[in-house]
Amino acid sequence: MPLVTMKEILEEARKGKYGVGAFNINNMEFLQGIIEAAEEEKSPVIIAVSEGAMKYAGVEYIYAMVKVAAEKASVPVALHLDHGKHWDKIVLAIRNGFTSVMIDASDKPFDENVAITNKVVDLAHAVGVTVEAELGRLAGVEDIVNVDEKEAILTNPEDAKRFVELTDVDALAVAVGTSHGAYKFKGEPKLDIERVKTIADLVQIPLVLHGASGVIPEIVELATKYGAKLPGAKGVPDDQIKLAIEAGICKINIDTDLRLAFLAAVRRELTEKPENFDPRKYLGPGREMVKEVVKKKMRLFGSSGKAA
Ligand code: PH4
Ligand code: ZN
Repeated sequence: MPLVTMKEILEEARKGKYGVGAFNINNMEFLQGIIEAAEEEKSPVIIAVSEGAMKYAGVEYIYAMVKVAAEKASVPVALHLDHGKHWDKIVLAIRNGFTSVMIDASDKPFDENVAITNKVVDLAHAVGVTVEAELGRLAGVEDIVNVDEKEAILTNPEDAKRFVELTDVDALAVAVGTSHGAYKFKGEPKLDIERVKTIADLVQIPLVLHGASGVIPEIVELATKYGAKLPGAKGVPDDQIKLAIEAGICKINIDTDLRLAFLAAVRRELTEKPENFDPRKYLGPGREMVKEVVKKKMRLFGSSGKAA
């Protein structure tokens, strides 16, 4: 089917109280693995593309690939700009057919974040494109040393309410203790679930969790067995993700878990078959491992079967 907006996917998720994965891609193999998983799981899916991914692959290539993937698929697929920080990149994404954009002005003071977000909302909504904004800063809870600092970094529920009233965004990314990458926690991994609940009670739009990768121990072990160096890698456990969804999170961003899955499979192939120099023989298993991880995420988030 043709690409859909992220708003359509997330409104269903909010009503149905389940989560939908936004999976980052930089190349064809990741995209194919994700779409195959979505088809097999009968799950809606959001394909996320960062400014870095646009630069790496080229926005036209990305759009052409995702358009074909969506049209061949029988499940809803949205194409979303992840962490749009520059006006020109946001315009580029919209002009090139993205159905959703994120404006990330979370490093700016509240009023400035509101003003920048509104500028993007005006443009995007005029052409039917969904907008996600962000309030708060991503940081591991245990890196926060005192209560004042915690309140300064994590999303303040009253601010979230005011932000949504002032901006007309379609989805809001909140900071509740996660961070990007493979090293999210030194001690016990824990999210501020109460904060999610409070925000969800005050804000009537879908909430987004960035930095949600689990850094799956078996995958890290496999990659390490074949030479990767990832000491101390730790992510968000599945039970915390479930609680976050129950508390009101609707969109869950996953990038690191797919990078690690791909890495583990490619390393294994290259190590076990050193005579192999056909890229299909090592990229194919990478794609397969991405697909397996995405399928598990879809079951965990509760989106499996929702596009049946
Ligand atoms: N993201 C992914 C950001 C990827 O510039 P870049 O392509 O490296 O950006 O927005 C996430 O929230 C992913 O979280 P994760 O690291 O826990 O998977
Ligand atoms: Zn993110």
